[in-house]
Order: sequence, then structure tokens, then C-alpha cells
Amino acid sequence: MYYVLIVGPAGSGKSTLTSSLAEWIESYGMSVARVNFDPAAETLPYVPDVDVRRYIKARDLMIRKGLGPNSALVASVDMLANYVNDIRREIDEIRANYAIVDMPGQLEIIAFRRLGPIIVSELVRGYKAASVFLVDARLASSPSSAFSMLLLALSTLYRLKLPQIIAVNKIDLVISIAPTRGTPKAAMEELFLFKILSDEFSCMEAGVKSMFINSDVSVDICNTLREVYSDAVPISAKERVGIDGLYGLIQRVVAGGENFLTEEPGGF
Ligand SMILES: Nc1nc2c(ncn2[C@@H]2O[C@H](COP(=O)(O)OP(=O)(O)OP(=O)(O)O)[C@@H](O)[C@H]2O)c(=O)[nH]1
Ligand SMILES: [Mg+2]
Repeated sequence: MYYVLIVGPAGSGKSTLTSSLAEWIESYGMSVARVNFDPAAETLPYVPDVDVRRYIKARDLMIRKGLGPNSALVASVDMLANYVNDIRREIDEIRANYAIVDMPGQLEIIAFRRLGPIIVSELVRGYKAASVFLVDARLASSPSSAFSMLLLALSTLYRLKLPQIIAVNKIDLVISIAPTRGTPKAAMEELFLFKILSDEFSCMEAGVKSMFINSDVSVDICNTLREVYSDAVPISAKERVGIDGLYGLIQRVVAGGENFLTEEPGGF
């Protein structure tokens, strides 16, 4: 089994992608465990096979302890540390080819608080795992937001220490994805984030365009980002566009590009 953790800022499309990626993988004959790891989720666009709300619900903590929504989520993720082994066991029992984990809405709680990375490493211990970091396409178009999203992804990488794939989601909101009028490829030409990572575009130009910070600093950051990230993949989780490209990258990271079923027939 391979773990794929879907992370990203609030509202970036993690739950929607969990649903569409799982369906895509299943349509190719592989099995998937859909794991809701968000104790604050109210409704989900998929039926979870494993659901952390069975152990902790943020809403219950709000009522029982009189907490606000943010502190209830913080407390509930901290409390999940006590249940990681149970959750792992539940996932193991499904014996799926992939476990897709829909991480909590607030990135900060899983990536930047003390227990988040400990919970994540315990969850995936012993398995190959990758994370997909989602960026909303509307935050990938201007230089300042594109730099800040890539730096957020980088700081998440530092904390979670899992191979990371950057997916720019909701491209349907910034480009036409109608088959006759454009493809996900077109997103790459329109969105600055792809230019930062593309060797066809000079970091010099990226630096000048970001203006606010000393341009030498931006050029250095651009070069550093290119050393860490060779690519990003444009997708629309909602319209199910680009999921094949995303799966290809996931497969490359966790299975060295080999199709899962041909590599490990038993699923384990
Ligand atoms: N247009 C468009 N909307 C999308 C896409 N993916 C997700 N959305 C919408 O964005 C909103 C948030 O999507 P979710 O999947 O709930 O995002 P999330 O990251 O799980 O949200 P939280 O868990 O609350 O942080 C919903 O209204 C989705 O329908 C997409 O590819 N295109
Ligand atoms: Mg969600």
C-alpha cells in the first residue's frame, strides 16, 4: 500500500481531490482507502472508508469544552495523536493499493504545530508515502502570491519530511479547460508559479517581477525553488482535469514509475 496525503491551505480543494483522485485510481482497477483525517469536516464529497471523526469531532469539543472553532480543531488534532495506531489499523485492514488521506483544513495545525508532523510520520510509518500540496490557481498567477505559495509548500516540506508534489488546483477558474479551447498545459503559460519552476523562464525575470523584496533575493529564492521542485502539475479536482498527470507524478515518487499492480501484485 502507498500513502498519498493531500495537504494545502484551507479551501484549496483537498476533499474534492481525495474524491476525484480515488475515483480515477479505481477506474484503472486499483483499490483505494479514502481516509478523512479532518476532525472538523462537516460534509465530504466522498464516503470515507476510515474517518477520524469516529474518534474525535471538533464540533463536539466546541460544545463540551466551550472552545472556538480554531482551538477546537487544534485540540482535536492533538487528541488524534492518541488514536493514530487505531486509525492505521483500520486503514491496514482495508488492504487497498492506495490510502488517500484528506488532511485537516487548517494547514497550520498539521504542518506547523508540534504534534502534526509526529502524527503524520506515525501514520505512514513503514509505508512509501507522498504528499500532494494543493495551491489554488487564483493564488498562482501573480508573482507575489506564487512565490508565497511555493515558500509555504517548502516550509511544509521541511516539517512533514515527505516527498512532495505541487498541484495547482482549480485551473478551470483561471483558464478555459473546454477541450477545443485549451488544455491544462495552457495554465502553465498563464500562471506565474509555473514560470518560477520552468527552466524556459529566467529567474532574473522572476526576481524583477516580484518587486517588493530586493530582486537579488527573489532571484536566489527562484533558483532555490527550482532545485527543490522540478515541476508542478495543473489540475481541476472538480472538473477532473489533469488527474492523470498528477497520478503519473505520484507513481513516479512512490513506485519509481512502475504501475502498482505489476510491481506488487498482492497489494502489500
Ligand atoms: N472551480 C473549482 N472549484 C473547486 C475545485 N476543487 C475544489 N473546488 C471547490 O472549492 C471549495 C473547497 O473545496 P474542498 O474540497 O472542500 O476544499 P478543502 O481544501 O478540502 O477545504 P477545507 O477542508 O475546508 O480546508 C468547494 O466549493 C469545492 O467545490 C476545482 O478544481 N475547481
Ligand atoms: Mg476538506
